[in-house]
Amino acid sequence: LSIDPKLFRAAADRIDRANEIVIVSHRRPDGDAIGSTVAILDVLSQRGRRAWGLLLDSVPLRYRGLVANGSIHVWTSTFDPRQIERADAVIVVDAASWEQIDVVRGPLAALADRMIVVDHHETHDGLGAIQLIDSTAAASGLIVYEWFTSLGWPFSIVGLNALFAALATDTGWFRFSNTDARALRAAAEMVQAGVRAHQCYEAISWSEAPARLALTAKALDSLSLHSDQRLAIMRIDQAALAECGASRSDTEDVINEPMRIGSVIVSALLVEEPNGRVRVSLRSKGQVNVAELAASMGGGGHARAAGLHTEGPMSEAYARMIALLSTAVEAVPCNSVKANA
Ligand SMILES: [Mn+2]
Repeated sequence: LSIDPKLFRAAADRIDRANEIVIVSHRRPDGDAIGSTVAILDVLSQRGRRAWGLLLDSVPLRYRGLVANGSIHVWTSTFDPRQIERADAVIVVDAASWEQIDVVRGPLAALADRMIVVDHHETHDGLGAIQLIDSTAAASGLIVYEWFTSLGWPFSIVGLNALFAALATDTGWFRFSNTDARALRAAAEMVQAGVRAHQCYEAISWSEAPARLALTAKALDSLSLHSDQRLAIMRIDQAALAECGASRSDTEDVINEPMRIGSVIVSALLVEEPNGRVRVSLRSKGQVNVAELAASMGGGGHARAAGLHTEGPMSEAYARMIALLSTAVEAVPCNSVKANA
């Protein structure tokens, strides 16, 4: 275990002292954020604790099956932030900075000293009175699994399915560099306990609306290669989203497509937000640390997967990112391309 068992214990004590616990994760929730939230709710309900989850954006279609039975709210214009005031403890999962949960910063500020943070990102800003942070964990869901398993707090099959989904999606179905023995061991234990890996895959990956494929086609249409075809950049503006009938959440995974090109070592996807700002997602095959690049522009993430926001308009953001990324890519010697581990 990479997290001190005393910290696990302290976090559990905090939960046991609380009357009502709210679980929050980052905006644009992914499989890890949603799966971890569902699994924590599952464990807490087994233990008879009152708890509910708050997702900061709607659940992408592919993950709807995970939340079918959970007490999960979505932050919308109709959500009453005063509901948060009733909670006396908060668990922030798969995020470790105020920036990632900025829309609930106001209502959560009063709970800052009763905040448990469970995260595996490299960048954090000190958020959380108790920090269960381990950047060597393949997914936040893995920390959640180890936390409650070490305490003997049981998950039902619902929680285990959610954790398997968290682990599987954050490791790209056990293909990314974060797929280690620890992740596979936990996955094996989950399968041993009744999780069906292929059903999990089919439920998530074979559940898209046509809009998502239409958007992928649009993004690929915008693909341009720079720096000796080692840098791939794609862009999606609001008009493209509208034309496809797609939403922001449909852009998840699109960024991985150019990584199939042998010469590409960094992939970037720029998505225009309704307010005109541009969200930039970055992926790297390892030679360029995109977490550092993102951090230099106020963002963050992992060495091989990071993100940031930058000012619009799109054309200027696009030029800015090409300049920044091509400099970083061109600093990598060409012969290291094939040395990619
Ligand atoms: Mn994660």
